[in-house]
Amino acid sequence: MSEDSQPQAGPDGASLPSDSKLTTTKQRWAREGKFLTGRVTRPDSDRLPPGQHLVRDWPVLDLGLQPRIPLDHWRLDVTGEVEHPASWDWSAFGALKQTREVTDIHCVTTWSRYDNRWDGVATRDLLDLVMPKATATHVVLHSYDGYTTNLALEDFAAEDALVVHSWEGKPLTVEHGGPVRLVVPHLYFWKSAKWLKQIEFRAGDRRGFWEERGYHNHADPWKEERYSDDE
Ligand SMILES: Nc1nc2c(c(=O)[nH]1)N[C@H]1C(S)=C(S)[C@@H](COP(=O)(O)O)O[C@H]1N2
Ligand SMILES: [Mo]
Repeated sequence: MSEDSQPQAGPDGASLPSDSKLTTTKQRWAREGKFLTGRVTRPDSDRLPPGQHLVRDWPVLDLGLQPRIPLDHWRLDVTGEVEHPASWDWSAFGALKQTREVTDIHCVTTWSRYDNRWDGVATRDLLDLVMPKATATHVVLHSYDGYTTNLALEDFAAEDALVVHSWEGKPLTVEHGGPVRLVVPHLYFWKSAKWLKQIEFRAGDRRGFWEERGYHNHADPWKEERYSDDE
């Protein structure tokens, strides 16, 4: 029996005749990633958070000091509230399980950039290796330029969060945080530490560089968590 002749369950659970125009159209929409309204799955209005505009280039934002870390001096340390602290050199980091994600960037300065292809180590795989203790609730990312930023453990552990070394199939450039940066797509980009040096697991939260200077502690672009109301 072909796929097209299977009886289809309607929205109310009733069977629709397999040859109905509606069924055929629904199947085509499903293949094209549309809902019953005929909308494409991710129209711009759903994909671009409030107050953001789309850019095609990739702006550079940092504290103005771009550290150059030769690969033979580079290390990534995992410290604090974990069962298995780690200190990976370049070859050890490269030997970890690799993951590719294509995700959008949303910067608090109002630009967004779609479809960035990243390669690196999924934070979930990193968590499997270092095993946070029950006491761990937050992470602080420490960078080679002295920058810090903080994340709740569940935000760090987001499904599409990666510790990346490549963008669009090429090594991450120094200006964008190479050799290795964090990418946490569901939060404003200041949470994505460039030139990552250390991931510190903590029992309790501690604000990072921008969070201490009035940026929102959480940074959800869909809620426009740009600046802190209090503190
Ligand atoms: N180490 C470090 N990471 C950083 C920053 C920084 O100054 N130092 N700036 C943050 C901010 S405010 C933004 S918007 C993004 C910018 O990343 P990009 O230059 O690759 O666009 O990096 C974030 N990560
Ligand atoms: Mo930023």
